[in-house]
Formats: sequence, structure tokens, C-alpha cells
Amino acid sequence: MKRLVGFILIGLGVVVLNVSAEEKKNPADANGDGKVSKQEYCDREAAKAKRDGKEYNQAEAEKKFAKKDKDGNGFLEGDELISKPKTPAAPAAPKSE
Ligand SMILES: [Ca+2]
Ligand SMILES: [Ca+2]
Repeated sequence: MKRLVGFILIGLGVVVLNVSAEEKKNPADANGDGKVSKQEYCDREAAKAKRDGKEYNQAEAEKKFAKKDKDGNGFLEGDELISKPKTPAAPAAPKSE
């Protein structure tokens, strides 16, 4: 019986590990609350622009944020964070990220 409990605990541990691996923190989620606020999004856009040597455009970033924020609650969460296109892109296309 003890053995069975051990197996169950190991099983639970594996499940927990899998879940946390799936719920990977979004890189834009600076404070790790699971959603990306407009501030976090803009900060990330600014950092990206800086990295790419481009000029950061706050208005443009806010526009992009508003487009992603489908329910308009001021946070990107759940499906709003998934930016994958519905039709899979050609596998040969290089990733720009
Ligand atoms: Ca956050
Ligand atoms: Ca939202």
C-alpha cells in the first residue's frame, strides 16, 4: 500500500511538472502574474526596438496591444497571448523572434 501511495505521489509530481512546463511564463510577463499588462507589453516592445536598433513607437505599441487585447480588459491573457496564425506558416520560414 505504501508503495502505491509512492507511485501516486510520483505520478502527481510528473503531472505538476508537465503542467508548469506547459504554462511557460510569457517573456513579456515581467511580474509573472500570468498576464501581460499594457505597460509590460510596451516595455517589451521598447526593449525589442532597442535590441533591433529601431526607434520605439509608443503609439504603435499601444495600437498593437489593443489589437491583441480582444476582450479589451487591459491585459493579455490566455488565448490573447497565443500569436500563432490559424494556418501554420511554411516550416522553412525563419523565425524573427
Ligand atoms: Ca504581468
Ligand atoms: Ca484581455
